[in-house]
Amino acid sequence: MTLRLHTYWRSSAAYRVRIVLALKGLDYESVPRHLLRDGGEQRRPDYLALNPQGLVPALEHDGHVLTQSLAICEYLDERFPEPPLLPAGLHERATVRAMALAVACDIHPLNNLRVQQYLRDGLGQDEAAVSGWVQHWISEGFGALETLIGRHSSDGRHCFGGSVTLADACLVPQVYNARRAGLDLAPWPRLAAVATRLESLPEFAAARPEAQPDAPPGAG
Ligand SMILES: N[C@@H](CCC(=O)N[C@@H](CS)C(=O)NCC(=O)O)C(=O)O
Repeated sequence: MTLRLHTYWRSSAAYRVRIVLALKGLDYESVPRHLLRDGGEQRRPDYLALNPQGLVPALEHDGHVLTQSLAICEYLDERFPEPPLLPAGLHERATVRAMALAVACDIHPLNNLRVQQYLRDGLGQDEAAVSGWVQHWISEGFGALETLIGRHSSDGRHCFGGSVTLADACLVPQVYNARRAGLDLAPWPRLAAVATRLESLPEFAAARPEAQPDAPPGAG
């Protein structure tokens, strides 16, 4: 049955899922949900009926609606096992999940659109303060990931071991966000090298924001 992804070109959580869909060689239908237009299409009743959290992504498959990007990625990995995105060993799997969660739980949520909107509109912070907040939390997380990549990458081209894992599918979208936030990646050379190498792979290139059907013409 068709895979239908509710997505937004610039959503880094949706970007993770797009990477995994591409790695698995799966065709899917994109349903764009513009996060800014008309107060945010993710807050419309038709979308809240699918995902009461009002966040993208959501994936429809086999009559089910799945939400939360990491739950979706693990679903896809179990349902379409090749190539595997988690290592065979118990401890190795836990480490890859920890690296993925370092992005998905401890960096991204602090900088999400609704958090930035609340800082600005709810707490009256100016652009400099919001930008400083975003850069601070990405820097904190990237510092730890730099050490973890040094410890666990066996080839300097992947976050863990010598093949693509769930951690890589989380790192690249977060690096995209970091660049958008104006961060220079120089303090984290291992992380930057891994991200640059991964971005050159066709599956990661197909998933990048600018390649999405809802990206505005000339986006880049
Ligand atoms: N933990 C969620 C986060 C989803 C999320 O925050 N998505 C963002 C886009 S990257 C969103 O929909 N933001 C809309 C908003 O903040 O109103 C996941 O991994 O799926």
